[in-house]
Amino acid sequence: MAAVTQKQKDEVISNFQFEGTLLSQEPYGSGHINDTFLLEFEIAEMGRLKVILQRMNREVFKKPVELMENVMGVTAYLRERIIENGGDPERETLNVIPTKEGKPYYLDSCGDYWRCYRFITDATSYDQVEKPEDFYESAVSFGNFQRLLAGYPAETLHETIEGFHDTRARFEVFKKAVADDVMGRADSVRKEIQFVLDREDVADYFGELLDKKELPLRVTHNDTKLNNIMIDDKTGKGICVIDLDTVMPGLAMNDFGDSIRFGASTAAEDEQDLTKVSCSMELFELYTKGFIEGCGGKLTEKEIRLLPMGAKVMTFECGMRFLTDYLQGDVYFKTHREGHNLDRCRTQFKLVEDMEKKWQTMQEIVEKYMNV
Ligand code: ADP
Ligand code: GN1
Ligand code: MG
Repeated sequence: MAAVTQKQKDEVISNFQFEGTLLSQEPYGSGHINDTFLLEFEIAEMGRLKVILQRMNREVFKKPVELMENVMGVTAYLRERIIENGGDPERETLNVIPTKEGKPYYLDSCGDYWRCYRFITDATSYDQVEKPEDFYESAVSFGNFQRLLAGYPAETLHETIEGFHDTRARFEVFKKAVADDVMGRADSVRKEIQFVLDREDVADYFGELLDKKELPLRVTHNDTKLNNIMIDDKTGKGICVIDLDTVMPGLAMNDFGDSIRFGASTAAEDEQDLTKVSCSMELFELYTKGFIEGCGGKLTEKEIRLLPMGAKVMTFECGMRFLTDYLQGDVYFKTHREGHNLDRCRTQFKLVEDMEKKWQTMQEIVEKYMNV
């Protein structure tokens, strides 16, 4: 996507319902998909107010209007549940700031879609686990999120990315990327390509169970990275699940698994020194405990038994997606250096191998929390 220009931002900012004087505007966060900015306003008598302004990635999200319909529906529903539970809806769910026309998004003259959220203050979104308790809290929050949305009318949700966690379909896309080899990179990554091809059974696993109707579809988040949750700086509690672009019917195991691949890793997602990368069983156990508790008894025994498989499938899928993007010329994920997607792919495959070694332990851990 073309870089955001200042002229474009000026147009966008003047079209949202902001008050006060704009003091600053900075690129913000480390998401791989949208362009995020932090704006700060000075409002007479009220003081300073921060907001998050985002350009939605239109190559990734083909239907931004429908996407915002999902976000409005889900946040309104969560707001009711939070109020019922005596919580603070201003901090515990995303709050969309509308445009001057009262819409939840602004379409600019370049054809880009933008949206705006109130900034959640005194809270942090972590790119890596700093304190194990934070990871536990994120597990409770993502579990809670699923529990709170259990009654949401799933049929009203739009599929914002078709087949988002259809690992089987992604395997086919991967094979095509290898065959097309548009950048001429395939020869240099034969080992990684073989790693994927050797694991077609992993790609097929959940698809086959879904075909046999053996797994429940739930309203899930589908992008449960640690940095998609805000942790309260004072209480240390996970307060708000953010990045709602991919809330769709999905599998509980995948929400669990995507958190593990990112947060239970002992290194960053793009670490180049693979000796630092492993899947921590301590963090795996903490997350398992928190997630099962957060889901509040809603998960079936079968789902709980399949949590380790969720971790493996999501890590494998993500590595395969990074490799596909590398082969296709880095067109999907934001990259900040040469070979960035390849580095990311390698950490994921290292994690998959490590999980394969620790498989027995992972099974034993989930069994331990089966009846909490
Ligand atoms: P992406 O899809 O690109 O990951 P996100 O919606 O996750 O975009 O936003 C990127 C980052 O911006 C988040 O990881 C978080 O640090 C920050 N962020 C997003 N929304 C808010 C918010 N309402 N309050 C505070 N920080 C936010
Ligand atoms: C993207 O948007 P962000 O950065 O939270 C991606 C996830 C990947 C993740 C890998 C919509 O998440 O699916 O797991 O990068 N989101 C989308 O870090 O593709
Ligand atoms: Mg994000």
